[in-house]
Amino acid sequence: MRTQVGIVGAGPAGLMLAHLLHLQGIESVVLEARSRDYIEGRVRAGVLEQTTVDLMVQAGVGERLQRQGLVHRGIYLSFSGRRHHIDMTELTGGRSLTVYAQHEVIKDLVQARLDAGGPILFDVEDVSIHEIDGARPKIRFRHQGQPQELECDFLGGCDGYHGICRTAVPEKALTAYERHYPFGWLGILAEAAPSSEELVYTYHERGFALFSMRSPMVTRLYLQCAPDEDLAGWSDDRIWEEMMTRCTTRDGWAPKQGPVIQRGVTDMRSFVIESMQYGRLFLAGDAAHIVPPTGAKGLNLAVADVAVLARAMAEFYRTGRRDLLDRYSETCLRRVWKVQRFSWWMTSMLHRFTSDNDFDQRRQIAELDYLTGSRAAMTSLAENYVGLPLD
Ligand code: RFL
Ligand code: PHB
Repeated sequence: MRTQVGIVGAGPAGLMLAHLLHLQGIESVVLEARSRDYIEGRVRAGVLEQTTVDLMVQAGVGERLQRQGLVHRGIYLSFSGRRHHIDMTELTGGRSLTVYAQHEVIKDLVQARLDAGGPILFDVEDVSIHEIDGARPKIRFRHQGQPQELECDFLGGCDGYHGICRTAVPEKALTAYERHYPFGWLGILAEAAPSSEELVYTYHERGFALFSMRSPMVTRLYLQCAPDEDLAGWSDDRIWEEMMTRCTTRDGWAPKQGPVIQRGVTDMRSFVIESMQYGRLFLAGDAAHIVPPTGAKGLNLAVADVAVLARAMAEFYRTGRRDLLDRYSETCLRRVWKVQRFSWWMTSMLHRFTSDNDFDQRRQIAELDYLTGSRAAMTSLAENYVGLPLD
């Protein structure tokens, strides 16, 4: 088999890359280790930046998103028993955020791929990449029991943090920058009507809590917990009790309770690989960087990477010029590091660190107090949250 671009991974990065290339008349093959059902049901992100929404709409995959996505003007920051609204639409001259589940984005992109008749192979096994610094890189894999080889002009390494593409690059060619956080998030989905129209990020002495949602009937909640927290110790009653303690404000606001329909623990880290390119392999999304979820950025950053990559590949195929491709990593990393900074800042401001003392706790409260009282500080938060420009 031969194609122009071989894409490993059908997450937001791989699927969006395939779609943007298709719009430019560039062929690709998408290889995914999991089944279609699995990737279309996997509960992950929920918040899309304006930048991502604009890109999806321009690319013709925003129809359901515009119909079903919940458009929010801003978020609340809650501390010392009070909620403070940050009106991002007003602060950024009309930009907003949209709550739309990642697996709905995946469904839309898989459908677009199938409608375009573009190859996408699910349940592939034993994927490996070869000759990535040569002129004709190859992907070897097994599909339905048969060994296969796909020869490509370029490879899109879109296989997430645990994928095989990044590890195929000689170790000395890459530098990793990393930070682990001494906590995780316990996340739940509950059958309960959201009790706030917008997200509530809460700083509490017992730890961070986040109120989010997925639909008019489903609430999404997160609690700061130990990185290796044992879910078995968390009955529904204990989750709700802890949630109420952290979230209830003096004016009586609290999440509405309901049956817990899904739960999981996520660990938190910041990670960046430099460079995001090696030979004809281009790493994108979680394969190249991880952010802690406090800034709601992972999916958005994945989509931004492939927007840059698709444009560079289109330029190459149209004109033979390689300069945009050669600048791919540099272009993406400028944005990646700004988003890393923002995600680290939100995480540091809103979580309790075991190493912190009373001084640090008061400093965190002072930071939140300053932020929610300063238009300049709120504007900075808002412009990062709704998404920095692509260039
Ligand atoms: P993905 O989504 O991990 O997709 C990679 C795909 O590659 C497949 N794969 C392979 N396929 C073939 N061969 C192999 N050897 C393979 N190895 C792996 C995998 O099965 C998978 O389908 O990476 P991508 O595309 O880079 O997308 C990144 C995002 O998924 C991720 O950053 C976000 O989910 C992060 N995130 C959030 N991002 C946001 O923008 N807004 C949010 O509100 C937000 N909330 C979150 C989040 C992530 C969370 N968790 C669970 C980590 C909340 C949580 C709790
Ligand atoms: C979510 O709804 O899953 C969500 C929202 C905001 C975040 C992270 C996750 O910062």
